[in-house]
Amino acid sequence: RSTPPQPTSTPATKPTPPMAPPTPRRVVGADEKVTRPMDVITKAMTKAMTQALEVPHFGYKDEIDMSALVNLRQELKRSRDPLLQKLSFMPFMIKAASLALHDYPNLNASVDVENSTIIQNLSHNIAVAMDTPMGLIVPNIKKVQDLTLLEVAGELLRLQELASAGKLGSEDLKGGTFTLSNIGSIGGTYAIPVINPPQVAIGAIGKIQVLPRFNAQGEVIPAHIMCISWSADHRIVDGAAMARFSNKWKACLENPSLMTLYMK
Ligand code: CAO
Repeated sequence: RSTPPQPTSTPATKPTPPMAPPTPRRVVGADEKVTRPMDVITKAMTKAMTQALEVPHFGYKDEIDMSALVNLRQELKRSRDPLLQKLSFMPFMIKAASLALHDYPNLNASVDVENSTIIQNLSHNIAVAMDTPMGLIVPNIKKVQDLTLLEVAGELLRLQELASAGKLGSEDLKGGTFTLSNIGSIGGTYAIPVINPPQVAIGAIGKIQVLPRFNAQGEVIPAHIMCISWSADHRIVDGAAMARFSNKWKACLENPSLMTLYMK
């Protein structure tokens, strides 16, 4: 009588090892706490934001129809140039802020209360809030008024790469004159941004959402809507100036082709 063939290979599925017993959860007391020292970024944020509390903030919000820019970006994504493919909304918003600051320079200033003077910054050094693995960092792009959109995009990329690697130098961090914070790249519609002293204005950008809006013919159409929340120092910036500045910024973003006419 022949013996049945013996299996030559190991079975495909290994027996699962017995599960490790769960680590018993430590029972914590109702008043128990853990104390840790602040890191450098949190210390700087605490100092700047405490200083900002002394500034009487004024808030102003509006919505921007980003449909034309969304279409333009889709066209650029089809380009062969990697820089054009990667061009995000931020360089447009930064350049539009510079064009608006040109008309409303009081928003690119600081206040010297002791000497009752307003110091107007002649250069548009636009700071951009960046969410990094280390926390919130706000480097700035110098002399945006003299840069093309692509140069702004290149600078933003350079700062983003340095910020993510924790390698931003003090030159890139100091000297900002106006801030934009694109919290909408993470989420949210509105915010109450806090001024970054000694600056006098900041804008928080909300998430672009497709929402129903009326066109010129009164028909309901899908539109790419983005909200902007501005905060300004009410000691030197009044509501009318903020609204006019915002209108100019909005006009640039809603008509990107018009915006190019004002660029150097
Ligand atoms: N709404 C919807 N989508 C947005 C958007 C918005 N407002 N902003 C950016 N996006 C999209 C971009 O289009 C991109 O998607 P696609 O390439 O697929 O189109 C994607 O989000 C990623 O963009 P990004 O974040 O890499 O680039 P960015 O230039 O738009 O923004 C930066 C750069 C540094 C501003 C951003 O990464 C960031 O850190 N944002 C957080 C800022 C923050 O924390 N603010 C709070 C400060 S107060 O505590």
